[in-house]
Amino acid sequence: MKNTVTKAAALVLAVAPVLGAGIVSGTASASTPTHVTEVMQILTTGKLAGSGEQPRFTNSAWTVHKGETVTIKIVSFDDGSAPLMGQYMKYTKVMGTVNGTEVAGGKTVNNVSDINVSHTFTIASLGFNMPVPVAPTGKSIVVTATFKPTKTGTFTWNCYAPCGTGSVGMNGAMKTSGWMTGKIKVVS
Ligand SMILES: [Cu+2]
Repeated sequence: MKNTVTKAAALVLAVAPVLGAGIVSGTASASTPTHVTEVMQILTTGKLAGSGEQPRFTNSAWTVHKGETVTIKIVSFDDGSAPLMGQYMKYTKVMGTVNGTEVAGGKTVNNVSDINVSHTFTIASLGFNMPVPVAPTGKSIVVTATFKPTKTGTFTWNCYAPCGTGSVGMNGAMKTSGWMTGKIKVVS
């Protein structure tokens, strides 16, 4: 009996460092607290502030990892409003963020009133939406929201505020890749 215990203990001692090493490296790769920030700006053509010109996002394509914490920081210089319409009215609400809110102009909110929406950053297929309020003229507004992508793939994002040209504002920038639509990748 004594021998058995000793052997078992010895076995544990012999195996433990190997298991330990495996556990440590496994844990490190699975739960390394990665937190990335993607900064996007919303500029209007030709100048950084002013209404009536075609707006566009910068950094319209980026890649993040599944499971990491991703903060999207949008700095908008657009002082024009583009109230949401019809089926897109739901995008006045913040959706899919880790705590159901975003911080817009220093305030924590869960929605932006329709009349005050300038743009949205929406990844519909991930259920993610952050409405961007109108910026003060000649200044910028900063909007941040955090989410954790739970699946891999290439996902299209859109602005659903009618901020482009045409009778209902859905042409021009709204249909130009890299302006009010783009793609993000979530890799493993
Ligand atoms: Cu827009």
